[in-house]
Amino acid sequence: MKNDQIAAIFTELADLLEIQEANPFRVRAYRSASRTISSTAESMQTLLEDGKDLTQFQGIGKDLARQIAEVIQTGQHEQLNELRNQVPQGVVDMLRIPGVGPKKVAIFFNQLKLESLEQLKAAAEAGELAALKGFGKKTEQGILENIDRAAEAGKRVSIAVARTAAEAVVADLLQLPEVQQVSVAGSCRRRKETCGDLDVLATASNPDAAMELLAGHQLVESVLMRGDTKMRVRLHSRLEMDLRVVPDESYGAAMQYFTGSKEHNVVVRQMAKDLGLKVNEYGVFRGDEQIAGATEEGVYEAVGLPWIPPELRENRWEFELAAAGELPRLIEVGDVKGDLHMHTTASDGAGSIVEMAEAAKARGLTYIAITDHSKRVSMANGLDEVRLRAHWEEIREARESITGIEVLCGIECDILEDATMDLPDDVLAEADWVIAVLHYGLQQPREQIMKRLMTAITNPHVNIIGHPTGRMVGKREGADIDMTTMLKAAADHGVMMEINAHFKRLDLDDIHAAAARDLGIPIVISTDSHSVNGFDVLQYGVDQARRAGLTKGDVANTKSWTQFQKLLKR
Ligand code: DGT
Ligand code: CA
Ligand code: CA
Repeated sequence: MKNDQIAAIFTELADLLEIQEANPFRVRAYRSASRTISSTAESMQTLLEDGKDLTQFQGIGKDLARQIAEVIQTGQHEQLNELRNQVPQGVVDMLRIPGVGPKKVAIFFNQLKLESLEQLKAAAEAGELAALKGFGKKTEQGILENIDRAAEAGKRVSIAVARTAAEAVVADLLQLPEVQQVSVAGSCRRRKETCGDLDVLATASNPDAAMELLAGHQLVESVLMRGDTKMRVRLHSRLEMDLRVVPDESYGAAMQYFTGSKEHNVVVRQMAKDLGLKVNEYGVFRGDEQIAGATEEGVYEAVGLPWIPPELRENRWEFELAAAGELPRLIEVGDVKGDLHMHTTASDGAGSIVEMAEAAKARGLTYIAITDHSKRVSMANGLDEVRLRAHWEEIREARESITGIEVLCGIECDILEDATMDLPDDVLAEADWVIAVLHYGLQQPREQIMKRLMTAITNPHVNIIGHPTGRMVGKREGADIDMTTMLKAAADHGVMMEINAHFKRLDLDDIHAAAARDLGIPIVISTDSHSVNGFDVLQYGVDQARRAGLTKGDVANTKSWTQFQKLLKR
């Protein structure tokens, strides 16, 4: 279990306790534990397995150490499960409203007895919120503006949550002797940024054994429906999962059907029809005769198509590429050789320069850039020119003791609201690698946002635009960017584009990454690591690149260090 997953459990605990107006000291203790866990470089699980004492960490006493152990060993937290039963889901959903935290939710729930987003909306429309102590018309208006987005976001979870749960269940099902094949299908297999629910398919000599395992699985909160070969469960994370046990001869057809997307499948079915065939989740049929269905390859072959990677199945460009025999060989995690966006203790990271470099090396990377924040990001302890120069000096010194990996002196430099760079040109000129980013003022009108981006793109020292839109998946819209204009300018000025691999960002998204590729812009997939475990997110960035149809050749940080260096000259 990753530190971030453990931390998320304690944050949720704190949220639910705060909604219940529990002792503020307890709430604060859980929040502080969560922060400590997520900002600790070493894995809590590894520490525990090595018999280390977790009370060595600030804010973690005996009782919390015991609870962390419980979470790591069982994958859940008993009290949290109880709290989840006490606080209605509709109340928890209120937390998704931008600008609404547990304190406000506690008032809505305890004072106004509101239990759903609909009830909250009605109360806001009736002016009941503005009448509350400590609230005003402005707060009420803000809630009304954001509430619909929250309702929508509430239904989907991040690919990281979905994929982690799916892979755990698939692995456990595969352990059963009665189970032969298992895979996740649906949006999770297509690696969409968010998933509405999980779809798992299996073949089994005894379907009951598979369903019994799922019913008793530690991730499962309750069984919503159970039939002979199909069941639906709700996970503690509130994500729901369908398990379907299908016959061997239908496994490929079911995989094809339930992987989707719906839009992709419509085209496949039409192609079959044109050939006098019928495709459904049981197989491919000519009249009553089944001609394919045991494997997905067979299904595609029957309709005259090569096997199409799931990430491309959105009816965007995959059929055209397949018809032309040009389906790309998609980039893989193992192709990535360098990571060019990460933080250290110099700003808001948890690892030192050497720790980050060693961790990157252990993962097979051969070059990295250390890119701490610039001064505008004061809450992340951003660096001014004096501290930055000293930090770079430390990086140069660290290089002496680090072998087998190149370490670049980089900076994640803010593009300020007034369309100037947060650091002067003479400082940026000294960097090996400059990422320019928008962090603040994302709500500015498009004209000003574009002016800011152009400042960065036309600055001769800027190598790349990091997380270009600044969006947070499901939570915050990105800046209003004229993407085509920005990408053309970047292409003209030799500026690269980032796919930020953090599952909360995944920005550029698939569509814009494909657009950047079409303009010949080198794309860099970066982890934006804030600790040595941060590199784990690389797979999500690679998935996003795959959805964009990118090959190894389209992604600059798959190049060897020797080749990559040539891109640094502008
Ligand atoms: P999600 O769960 O909203 O993230 O998205 P999906 O793609 O996983 O959608 P889901 O779970 O509703 O269904 C899984 C796949 O099953 C979907 O991608 C295509 C297929 N499917 C489901 N319902 C239908 C349907 O009514 N018609 C067709 N053609 N395919 C369907
Ligand atoms: Ca699904
Ligand atoms: Ca489903």
